[in-house]
Amino acid sequence: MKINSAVFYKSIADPSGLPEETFPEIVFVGRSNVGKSSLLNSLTGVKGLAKTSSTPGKTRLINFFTINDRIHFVDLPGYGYAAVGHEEKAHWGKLLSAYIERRRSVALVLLLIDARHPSMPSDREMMAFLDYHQRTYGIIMTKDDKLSQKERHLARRAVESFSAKAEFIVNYSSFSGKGKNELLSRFEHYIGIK
Ligand SMILES: Nc1nc2c(ncn2[C@@H]2O[C@H](COP(=O)(O)OP(=O)(O)OP(=O)(O)O)[C@@H](O)[C@H]2O)c(=O)[nH]1
Ligand SMILES: [Mg+2]
Repeated sequence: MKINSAVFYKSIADPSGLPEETFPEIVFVGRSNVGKSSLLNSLTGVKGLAKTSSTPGKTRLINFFTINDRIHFVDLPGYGYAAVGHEEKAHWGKLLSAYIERRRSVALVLLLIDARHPSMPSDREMMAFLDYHQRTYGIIMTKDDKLSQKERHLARRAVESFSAKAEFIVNYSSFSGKGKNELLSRFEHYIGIK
């Protein structure tokens, strides 16, 4: 898939604000700070389209972006951020699970895993959750530029050992663009257009 246009569409804080399920959605999920917003910017080639930060918990709303006038990329708040208060955590947990459970227009979920920490319990829980709800998902190993060849190999093996239902695993670096063409070409299959 080639991205010709990428524009911000809307942010929502509550399921009642969800847009109509007209466009197929590619949804970015993962721990806080794993690189979801950076991946979105890297794929679209639009710097600053999604707000990124070295402070975890930057994305607190569900943000929709319209791609090529016919697809939505959806940037979800990250999970596993300890410093968020109990009430707020519960709110985001509910929003996230309501979205993944009920949204019919989700064509593909991208589960991002920090390649330096491939065996986090919260990521395994998210995989089990996606499996349970029979969501089609692929795994992105982020921050690939920070790994040695040996670490890359070990991380990949670790993720492969517990992600039997993932459709694919792509090593990605939002800094170098590694993995970008591979991932974009995979999208075509799930959204049914070139
Ligand atoms: N080295 C390296 N750093 C990255 C990469 N992608 C993201 N980062 C850094 O990781 C930090 C978090 O990136 P974000 O894209 O904001 O992460 P996020 O998953 O959207 O975080 P939340 O919105 O808090 O859930 C930033 O400091 C980024 O510069 C990458 O491919 N390589
Ligand atoms: Mg973010």
